[in-house]
Amino acid sequence: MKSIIKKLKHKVIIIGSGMAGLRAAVELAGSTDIAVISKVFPTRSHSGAAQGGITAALGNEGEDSPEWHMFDTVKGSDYLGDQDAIEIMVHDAPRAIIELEHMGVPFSRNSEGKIGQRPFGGHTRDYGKTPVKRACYASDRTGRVILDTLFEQCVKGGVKFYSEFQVIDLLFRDGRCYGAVIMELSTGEFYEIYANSILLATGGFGKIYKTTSNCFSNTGDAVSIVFQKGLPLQDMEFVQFHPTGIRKHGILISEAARGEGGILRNSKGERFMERYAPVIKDLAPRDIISRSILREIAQGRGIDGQDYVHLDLTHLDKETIEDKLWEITSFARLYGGVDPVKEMVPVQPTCHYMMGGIPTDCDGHVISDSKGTHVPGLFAAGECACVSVHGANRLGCNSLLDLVVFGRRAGKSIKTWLKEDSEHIEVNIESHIISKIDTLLSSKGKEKLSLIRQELQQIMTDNCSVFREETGLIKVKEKIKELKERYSHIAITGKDKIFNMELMEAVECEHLINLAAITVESALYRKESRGAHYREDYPERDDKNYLSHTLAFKDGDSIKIETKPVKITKFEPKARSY
Ligand code: FUM
Repeated sequence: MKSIIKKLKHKVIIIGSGMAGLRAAVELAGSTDIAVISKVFPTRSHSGAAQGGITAALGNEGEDSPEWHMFDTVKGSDYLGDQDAIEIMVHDAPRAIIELEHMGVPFSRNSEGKIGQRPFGGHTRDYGKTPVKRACYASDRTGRVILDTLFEQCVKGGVKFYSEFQVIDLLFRDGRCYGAVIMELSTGEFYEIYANSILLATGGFGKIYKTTSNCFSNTGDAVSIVFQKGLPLQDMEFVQFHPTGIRKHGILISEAARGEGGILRNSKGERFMERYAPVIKDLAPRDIISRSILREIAQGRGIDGQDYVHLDLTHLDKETIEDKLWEITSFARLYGGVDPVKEMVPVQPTCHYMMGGIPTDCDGHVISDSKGTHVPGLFAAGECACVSVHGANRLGCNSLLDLVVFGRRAGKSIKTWLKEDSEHIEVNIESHIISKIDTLLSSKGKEKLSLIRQELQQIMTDNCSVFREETGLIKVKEKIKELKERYSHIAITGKDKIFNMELMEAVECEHLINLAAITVESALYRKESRGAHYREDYPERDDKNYLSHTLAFKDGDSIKIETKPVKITKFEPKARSY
């Protein structure tokens, strides 16, 4: 049966309703006709799961400065972050926090009534000497309260929402993006939605791994579509593993737990981070702590000889645990089966964040090459984008900051673009995706989608996670070839169009396979170790050959890697120690 296609038109469409998308929407609300498209109800977007805080050098809890924040972020990025973008972000941070407060975000307070701040990994004063309290927080539900507040602002500003609509294609003509094809999940109907500008804000794709803190919807839809359209993806080899996921589940136990004094211990009860980061210990950046945990385990000091270590909060007072770490305490009780007030929490690294994504400039314009050429009409912000402020390794709580700073900037540059763009948007662009989905729905293949996804997640976890090396990466590449072939023979057993989650998962699974392939190819290219990308066969950082961003392009059925220079303005690369 041929699917019905309806047409819609707006001045601006934002695809994705997490914090970056909603912050951009707030910027545009009231000034233009704007619609947000989301495959979930907006307040269920994954930014709402962010726990520990959002960084800004407010200095509410001891001296701090944007300059120190910049230094820490550059060093944390293993010198791969673009320093012009980082400088913009850290200097805008205090303003961004006060703005959120004025919108109504209920931040926790210190004894003076100011916004409360806590230490987080890699954030220091005096260029690396002492941990600093830089993360502004609302208990351990910071993402929840910011997302809800931004949503309220959008509703107040009359933003139109298309909830539970999945993006399945982007519509390009002559290099300009004119809109998207979306599928309404409750009916299975397709819409072509045209606009003068399109902002992509669909988040990360942690679901390429078996164990992740990401929610089910983090399948990188826009990132994958953009690549299929011939645009590059930047720094895809850099995947962050958060050190403290609850064992087996990967559910996050916020770094705030260590910010409030929690300690990582091995089977001997040793505070092992003293060996790996003697100055800031358990508050070292995530790449270093995740590797340290896995080294302890490899050397036989995992708990009971198994693949996890302990996070010890038992020495903290009950009030701190239950008040400042309320949510993670309930997670530890529910999913870890332990009471953190009395028992240590079993933890292991979990895939948490993608440093790479769709390359943009500092104003959210998607760029198509190493020279920075804009793709007309197309913008991106948030985790799906790569500005790049996080380089090879993001510091905790810099991601919410990235979302609100660059979400706002993207909103502002869309306003400017709308003034300059005289084109009357009335286009009919054909997309092959709808007939592809119809074919998928009627397919009678024998392959099981769930198995393909599981095998992908397993092989990525085994060979392309915290540690990588060539043989393992090539093994993944071969497996992905096999999975692609098997994917072309999948069966969709439920043929109904109404909330056909099997169909939706099939679309997502193809994205996951593609994104895993790009991650692996980029990881194979980078024959050095930098930040979260640790090659056991090339354990040193190699600035001479690899102090550059990677850009992965589609090249027929293959992937081609090019490079782009890193912007270094203030801090020259140095050996990184903590
Ligand atoms: O540990 C956390 O609360 C995570 C924060 C982040 O990823 O920024």
